[in-house]
Amino acid sequence: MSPLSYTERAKYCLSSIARRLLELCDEKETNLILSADVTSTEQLLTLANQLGPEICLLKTHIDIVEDFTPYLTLELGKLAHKHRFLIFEDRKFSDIGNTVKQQYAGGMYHIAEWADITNAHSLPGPGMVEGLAEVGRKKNRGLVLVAEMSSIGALTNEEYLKNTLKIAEQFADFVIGFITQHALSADPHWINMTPGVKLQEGKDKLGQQYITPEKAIIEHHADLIIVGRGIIAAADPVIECHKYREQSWKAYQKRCQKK
Ligand code: S5P
Repeated sequence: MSPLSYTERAKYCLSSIARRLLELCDEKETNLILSADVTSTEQLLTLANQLGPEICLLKTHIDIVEDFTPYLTLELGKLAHKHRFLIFEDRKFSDIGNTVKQQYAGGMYHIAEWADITNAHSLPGPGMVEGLAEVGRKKNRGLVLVAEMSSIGALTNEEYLKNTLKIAEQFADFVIGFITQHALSADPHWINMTPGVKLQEGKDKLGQQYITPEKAIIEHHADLIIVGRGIIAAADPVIECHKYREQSWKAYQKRCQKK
């Protein structure tokens, strides 16, 4: 959809974190997001340290970490600085504005303090985004709206996608893009992040569906791919991560040559 480079697209972004993310991709030559779905502080910090050089964004599910303390997010911040990646808490907020505001700013995790980016289902409508923006804007955070899910039988139909885009357009300084299986719009500033990616197409036993990095980027116009078990469940996550990075980056270069 958009044959521009990430750096060229960064110029169209109203959000400073979106600009930083796109520029970082070209600087580091990676469009890979690691989904670090592990349950201990040690595992998460080890992955972030080993794989940090290969990725643009580290995606966490902080509420599956069994021994969480603020030490974890402090250390993650240091590793993000050392290896130059951003942090994305995959919180998938989905409630009224007044509730999500508190979930984002406070509770046990204080997500807005350490996550550059978080995400939310568009289902509750613009009031929810306004609530999150009240917390996130002043910290230069970014929000990704979950538009189209990777799982079989997801209820996210065409109408839902159109309405998700409309909500995003009302908050273009705070919403940086979408979790989606296909690009939603030709506007170059939206960042399309695609999960459900593996080197071999297939499914898991609970409805997750996988496409390859090449298919996600070339055919579905994804900008960044999100990979979890394809890397973290591999015998050697470092080697595997490098493979995903290379394939995904090659696909992006191929797409840019189509100018
Ligand atoms: O539609 C979606 C949205 C997300 S954010 N499908 C997904 O799988 N995800 C997340 O991406 C999911 O929560 C998990 O953290 C990751 C995919 O993990 P994998 O192990 O299947 O690659």
